[in-house]
Amino acid sequence: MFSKKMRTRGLAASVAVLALGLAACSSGGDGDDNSTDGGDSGSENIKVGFSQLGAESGWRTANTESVKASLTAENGIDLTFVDAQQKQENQIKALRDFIDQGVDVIAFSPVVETGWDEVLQEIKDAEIPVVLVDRTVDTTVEDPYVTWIGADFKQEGTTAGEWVKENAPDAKIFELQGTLGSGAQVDREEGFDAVVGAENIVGKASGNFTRAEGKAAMEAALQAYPDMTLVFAHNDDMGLGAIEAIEAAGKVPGKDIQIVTVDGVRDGLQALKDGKFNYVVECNPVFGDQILDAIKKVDAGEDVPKETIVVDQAFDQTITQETIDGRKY
Ligand code: GZL
Repeated sequence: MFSKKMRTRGLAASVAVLALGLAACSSGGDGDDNSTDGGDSGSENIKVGFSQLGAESGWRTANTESVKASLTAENGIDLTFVDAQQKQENQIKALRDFIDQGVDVIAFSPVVETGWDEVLQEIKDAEIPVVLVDRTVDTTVEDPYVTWIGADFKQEGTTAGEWVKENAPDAKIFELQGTLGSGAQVDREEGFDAVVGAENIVGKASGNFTRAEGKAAMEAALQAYPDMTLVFAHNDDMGLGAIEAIEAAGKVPGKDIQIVTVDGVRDGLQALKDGKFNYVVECNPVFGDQILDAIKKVDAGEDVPKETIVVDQAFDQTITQETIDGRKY
């Protein structure tokens, strides 16, 4: 599918070639002008509108840093970056602004999976290609994005569940969920629950992927489910909030109540080494270069894979300080 810019560039190139030909004829030149620069064919940066869902967690901060480090003018990108503060209405407004600004490519990480049909159709009607980043969408719009780059959330949940089944088979589990309706929450829950079995989950509540809301949800859960022995937190930040709540209740995190999380940010891995987390499934946020590569290919009308999975790993309490100190985030 050719982006509007591609076709415009193509048209400009045709006009340029035609003009050069006419100039050669009219100037009586021999038409052998070998200049390759074609006059003002200076490299024009790709205008990218990036709607980031928020700054809710250490993961998101690292992801934003990676995006901004890669999508630079030196790398051929004119970036307009908008933080939606975890509000879908802010993202939809930003996406419409990008259409009005006539950007060449739109990249965004949708805070939740649904509610995008209207604006995705408007983007499609404007013939602006979309690079979907991190979170996923569930939409009726046909072919809404050219490519998606992110993690396999369901596998992350499965990996966490397999550790629990192996290492805490009799656990009474409380599930501290991410933003309800987000691809990360939906898929991590699906993967985890399928492995551990619903009968072993005493309760669920959302901490919206933030440390403060994770702490608040955990405080309530400790009252509601006094027999819980393990928390599966959909991200490190909520797990760190859970540690605060567990300690305030006079219990020992990692022992009285084990904690399994996803992300692998530095604070989370430090909690793992300190024995307060028991298992951390990584979800790597550092993929700005892959986003840059996809944007350049999409803008040039080159083929790109429909999806690119960012590779993850997992850590237990044998993690070393050297490993933690050597990581990018
Ligand atoms: C996962 C990402 C999630 C992280 C959270 O790719 O969407 O959102 O796990 C973040 O830390 O809030």
